[in-house]
Amino acid sequence: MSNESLANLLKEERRFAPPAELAAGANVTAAAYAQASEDRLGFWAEQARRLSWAVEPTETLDWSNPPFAKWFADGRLNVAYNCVDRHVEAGLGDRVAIHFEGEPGDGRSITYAQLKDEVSRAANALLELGVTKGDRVAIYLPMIPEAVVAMLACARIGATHSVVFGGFSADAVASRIQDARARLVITADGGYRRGKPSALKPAIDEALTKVDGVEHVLVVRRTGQDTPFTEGRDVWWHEITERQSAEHTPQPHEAEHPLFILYTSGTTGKPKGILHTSGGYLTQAAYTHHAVFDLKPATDVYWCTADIGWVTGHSYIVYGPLANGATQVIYEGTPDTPHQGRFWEIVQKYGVTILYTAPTAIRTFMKWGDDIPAKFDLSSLRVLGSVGEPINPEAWVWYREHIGAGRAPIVDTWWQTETGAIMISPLPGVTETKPGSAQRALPGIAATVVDDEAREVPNGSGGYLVLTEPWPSMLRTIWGDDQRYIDTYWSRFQGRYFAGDGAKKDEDGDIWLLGRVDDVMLVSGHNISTTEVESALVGHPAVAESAVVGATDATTGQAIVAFVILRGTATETPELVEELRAHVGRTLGPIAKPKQIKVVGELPKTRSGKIMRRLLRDIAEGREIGDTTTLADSTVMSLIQSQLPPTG
Ligand code: 6R9
Repeated sequence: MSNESLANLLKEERRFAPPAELAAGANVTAAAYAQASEDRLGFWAEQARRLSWAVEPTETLDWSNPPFAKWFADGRLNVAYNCVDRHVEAGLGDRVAIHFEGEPGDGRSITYAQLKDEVSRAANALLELGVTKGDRVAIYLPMIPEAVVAMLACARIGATHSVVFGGFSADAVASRIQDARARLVITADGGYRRGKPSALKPAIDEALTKVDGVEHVLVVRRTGQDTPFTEGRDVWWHEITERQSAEHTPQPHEAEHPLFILYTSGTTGKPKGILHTSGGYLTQAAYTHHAVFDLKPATDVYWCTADIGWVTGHSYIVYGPLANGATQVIYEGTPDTPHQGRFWEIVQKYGVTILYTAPTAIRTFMKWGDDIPAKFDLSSLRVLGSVGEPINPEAWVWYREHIGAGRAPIVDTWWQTETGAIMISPLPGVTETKPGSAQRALPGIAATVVDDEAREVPNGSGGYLVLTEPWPSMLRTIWGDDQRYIDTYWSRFQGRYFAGDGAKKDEDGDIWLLGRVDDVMLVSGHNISTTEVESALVGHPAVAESAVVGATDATTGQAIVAFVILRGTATETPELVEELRAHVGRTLGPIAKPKQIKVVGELPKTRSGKIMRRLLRDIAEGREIGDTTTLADSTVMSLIQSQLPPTG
């Protein structure tokens, strides 16, 4: 990438110091950076002691066969014991682990003692169904407590879970079950979405006509809707768990025992089964949750709005928070059901202190209007997190002001399914934050930005984000495909992990993420990041959201095409479109001016809120739309097409 074009762009000068009170009592101080850089492995060995080990590890990292890492390899532990039993043994059995809020307004609070019983019964049920250590179990559930229980029950008996998004089609589920060779599937009759029960089980029935090897389907009753049952194969969750003992003695598993496989959609080709193991993964999930959110387990109420089918749900709903003994909220439904203030109503109801959500949600709340959160008491909030995409400065500042009362620090956390846990983020009691920047690798993590020749770029320049040292929660391989693991992540830059994201370092050396390198545009020989053009557009008062793509162009190689959603107050006119182009030109320079701006009502997104630019490129280049199986809403593409003039 040419540095000059990536480095120049947005100038963001606002700075926010941590609140004095938070800084004074913070879990982690600036000293952690120095401590970890003096002795990185010693630092992680110390963090591993947050966990309860049946056999304490004596070895921290085995990197004798890179890029295949082993962390804490001679240690043994049970992940579910660490997330549940040990808190009960410590006398915290009455602490609420989960406040469950169903979309229709039903709910229940589950203490750690109750969670221990539920996980034990489910573990015994899995054993009765013939699942044993090393088997794979596919989980296809809505956001209900049984999803957490199912994951922990697998972890407890050493079965490897593979959670598949409840929104994925039968084909997408089938290919994942097939690749993991799952022996059992756990699903539900349905879940509530947008005010209606929506069926899940039929997708499993259809998927199982296409794959072999699944012996049983365990079905949670959530909605009570009519559900086809296959005699001998299908088993109701409540029937089998009710008759199990609430006692189950967890066995210790090897630190490198496979905990889960999670498929990343990948823009092309077969989905990649990202493999995570036990001891290192749990160490980093627990440490980062403690450090980045400043969690005080006795007093905080934590809420991560992610779906369990995304890695964020794995690490920051299930494993990190529960390992730390947190009290958390789990919400089943969508933010606008039954009204657009639902999230803020939940914050008020439970007194949520730490909120972790995605930029796409924040931009949606901005679009809905400042008056909606203003109706609720959000004064309990003290730390706000963001994950999933670069957060543009306007959304960052809105989040801080309208949700965080201009006081709560924002932690913009960069990481991936592959990294397993947060890698780059401010620390809420330490970092002077900058809107739009994830800023600095966490203590114990080594990240930098390199150019095409793998040379570290100087401050003020852009290039590719790489991780330069192994980390405890790193993926261990791609399930069943070691070569693809090497090729995808470790071949582009010798000895370094290639994340696939563009990034720049500012004058202070802080890191700004610029989106996937596949999405970077090349216009008249200049690399231009989609993120920065999108940020510039959202910086205009008429624009709520935008997605930018590079479309093949005879004269400039690629031309910038922007899709924008206007705010409720703005209407589409040729003058406005011209004004937006001029605005981008003024903010970023004439080279970044979009050639075309298309006003649309929706953007295609995955369930985790990432814009699928590849589909917009198909539109911009007049092609047939490609694979849409991982879209959150499969009707969006036809809606967008119907809103555009036929010539594009
Ligand atoms: C956790 C998660 C990973 C990709 C990653 C990057 C983007 C995530 C980000 C961010 C900028 C952040 N991403 N967090 N970009 N700033 N704070 O999202 O995992 O679904 O595997 O996606 O998401 O592009 O490479 P995953």
